[in-house]
Amino acid sequence: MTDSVKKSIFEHEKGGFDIESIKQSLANCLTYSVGKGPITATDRDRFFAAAYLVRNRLIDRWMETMRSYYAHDVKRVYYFSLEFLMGRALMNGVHNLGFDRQFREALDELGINLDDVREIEPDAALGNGGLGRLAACFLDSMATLDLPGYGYGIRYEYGMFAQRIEDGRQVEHPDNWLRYGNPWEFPRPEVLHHVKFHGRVVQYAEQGAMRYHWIDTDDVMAMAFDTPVPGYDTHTANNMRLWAAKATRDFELRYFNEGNYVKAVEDKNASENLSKVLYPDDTTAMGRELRLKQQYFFVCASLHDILRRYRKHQDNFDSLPDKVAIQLNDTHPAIAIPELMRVLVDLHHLGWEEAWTITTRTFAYTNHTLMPEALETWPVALFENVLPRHLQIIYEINHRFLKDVMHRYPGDTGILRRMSIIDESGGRRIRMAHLAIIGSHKVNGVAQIHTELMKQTIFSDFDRFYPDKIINITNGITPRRWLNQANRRLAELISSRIGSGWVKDLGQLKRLVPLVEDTTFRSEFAAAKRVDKEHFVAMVKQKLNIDINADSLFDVQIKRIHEYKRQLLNVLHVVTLYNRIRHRPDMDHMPRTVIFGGKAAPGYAMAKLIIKLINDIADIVNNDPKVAHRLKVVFIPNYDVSTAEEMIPAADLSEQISTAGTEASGTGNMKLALNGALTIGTADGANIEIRDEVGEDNIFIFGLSAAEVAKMKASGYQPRDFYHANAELQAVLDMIGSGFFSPDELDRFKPIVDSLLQYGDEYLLLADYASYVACQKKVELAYQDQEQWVRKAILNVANMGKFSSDRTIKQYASQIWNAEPVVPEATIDESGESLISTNS
Ligand code: 26Q
Repeated sequence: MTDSVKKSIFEHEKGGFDIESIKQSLANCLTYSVGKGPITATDRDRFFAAAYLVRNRLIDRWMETMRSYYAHDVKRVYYFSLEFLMGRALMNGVHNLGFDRQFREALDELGINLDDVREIEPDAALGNGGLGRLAACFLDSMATLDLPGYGYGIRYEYGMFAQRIEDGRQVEHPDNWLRYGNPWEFPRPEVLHHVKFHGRVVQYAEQGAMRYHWIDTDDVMAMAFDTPVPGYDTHTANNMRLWAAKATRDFELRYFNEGNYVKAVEDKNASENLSKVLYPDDTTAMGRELRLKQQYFFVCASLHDILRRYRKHQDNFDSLPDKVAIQLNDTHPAIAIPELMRVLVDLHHLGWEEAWTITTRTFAYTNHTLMPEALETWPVALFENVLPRHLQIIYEINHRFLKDVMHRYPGDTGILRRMSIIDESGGRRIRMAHLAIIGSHKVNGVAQIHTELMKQTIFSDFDRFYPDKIINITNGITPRRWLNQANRRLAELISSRIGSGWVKDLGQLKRLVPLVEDTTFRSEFAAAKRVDKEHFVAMVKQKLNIDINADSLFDVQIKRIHEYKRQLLNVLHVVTLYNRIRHRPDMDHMPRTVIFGGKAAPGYAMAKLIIKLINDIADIVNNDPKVAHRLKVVFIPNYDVSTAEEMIPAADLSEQISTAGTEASGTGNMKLALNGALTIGTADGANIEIRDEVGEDNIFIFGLSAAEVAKMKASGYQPRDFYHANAELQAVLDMIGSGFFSPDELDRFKPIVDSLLQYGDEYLLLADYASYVACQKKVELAYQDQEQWVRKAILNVANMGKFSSDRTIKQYASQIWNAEPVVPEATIDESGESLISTNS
């Protein structure tokens, strides 16, 4: 090949957003990166070629972004999270680089079906649910706002399990997402950090000070993998750095000497298990040693990485809080607080007070749950074994903290017991939330009610002790993925009327408000929803062979399966409707399709039984001739980011029905409303703020308030009273309990009915049942007036501006991080750090 040909290939690979360059690049990538020709290429080969094409167009921006952060020594924000639920990257990259149209046309001209290529890509499912997806939306917003924001986490080899439904039950399958390789990641084998575990601590006096050494440890190496995170309509591309565990060379040497080769390889595997799998549980924070090790593993590597970067410009730690902000995504990475203390005090010999000031000014903590069983605690004995020096440091933090508390509340031993990092009741356990609050300068909740309840209940002592530490920052979602990409039809309709400024400034959707009076707009809006529903109908037919009717109300509940989220309350309503149809088959009944999606934690028996109940009910209802297609129940398997993108545009009604006071915020509620679904929900989480924005008339709120729930529980809630007082409810529970839906095993669902009638109905389903069913009746009446319904749907979309994660991130930047946008320069500063040569 001549140099000029080589050069032209290179030029094509770098840039060019016109159709011709894209076509040429695709051919080049297929040949030179995938190693296939157009005849032998499979859809997967074409996907990889397309991914390289997009990636090549990202790299310069990414390197320039990193270089300019370096050159100006800007303050960086590090988002520490055990989870990043990114979903697919191909069309997100195309979209954020702004060449959607050209990309589609280029593929079209080459006779390539974009959907076939796009759908080859596995979701990057490195998260459980809301918390992980929030991290992904935040990365998108930070890049879009030109904020120097880095994601730090774990490169799990297996992400969230794939859910299959067999005989109506959830079966988990491993998510081997890296099987065919990951075109978006750049391995950095030279970026390695040592992470220590176990061992013991020795102390001796050196130059008049006591020094601590952590020795005889088992070490694991953390190796970096970088993934670019492109902003929308900006030159910025930030970095997400995920760590993979690698065995140390020590192993090889040790066994080589012993001549035990097989043992060497076995032990190597054991240490590489650290980053093997994501814990698929988001309820019970059960203290598993491997999970603690995962937490320390990534925190240790990330902190060392950050400090290495910091020290390129600084020779002491005084300005660390001016250059570094670290956000802890829940308590999962909270071990970073004692780790930074260890680095500053043990390794760099700072005084405790000085180190503590730096540490607390650097960290901030986001809480995502009020539920006591989800608050993370670890047995002291486990900590002592895995992280002995960190336990000592935690004791020292606690000792000094309790001294201050004692000073403030002399003689009050109750408050010491309540606020201590160590829970002395039962087995001694470390309360990670207390550590996170004490070690951070700001703590935030994720919706107004959540923050208020945090301050009034679980953290009330801390709120009194640190009056301005706990603040609210309501969650948001990225409008790029959740409207502009996922719902092209609606997005184009909106842009045709108000321009496309809303994509970066979601408040502009308000300009749709006057259009509710525009009959053309209303009918175009309705038509867009209708087409999205028809697409969903086809998908359900193809994947599940179930016929559903696009004229029926699509009633959607998609989220993790949890008792507190009350999928079961929805089920009770379904059976109520079924009975109404069975008993009065000749009456008018509004056609409704009730659609579920969600995964249960593999060890959560009740949640799994609820999935089986939904599927057993679907079998009976969907095949009952009396129902005559007026009611359908569908469980969509393997709910994930990509499935959400398909389902959300088709929804008419969004189910957000958690027991008031239990759902911290919810973000699915925002995605559905942004796509023109009306919400039926309790006064919980962000539902309350959605009501404030869209107005009472455009949302269906029912049930007890959080205060009423607390009062009812305190006064001795009697679920049986509700059962006896309501004939329809009674009939529904009796049917489920006696095996109407499980003729092959009559007592299959007895545990479900028992949880309500015998074991206290912890989430007050029966107390809210009547109100829920009545509210669903109002929904039906509203849906029957299609014109009114469409007006309400438009007003939902128009008033969702607040829920952009751009607004959320601006609040974090100003109220917590004190970080500012940095607009990267396209010029290359030779003296600056290059991403590849110095691993910035
Ligand atoms: C902890 C320890 C051991 C194993 C697993 C875990 C674990 C993992 C994930 C605990 C919790 C989670 C996830 C929690 C979560 O997703 N919370 C949701 O966060 C959203 C974003 O703020 C909120 O909108 C939701 O209300 C909240 O439920």
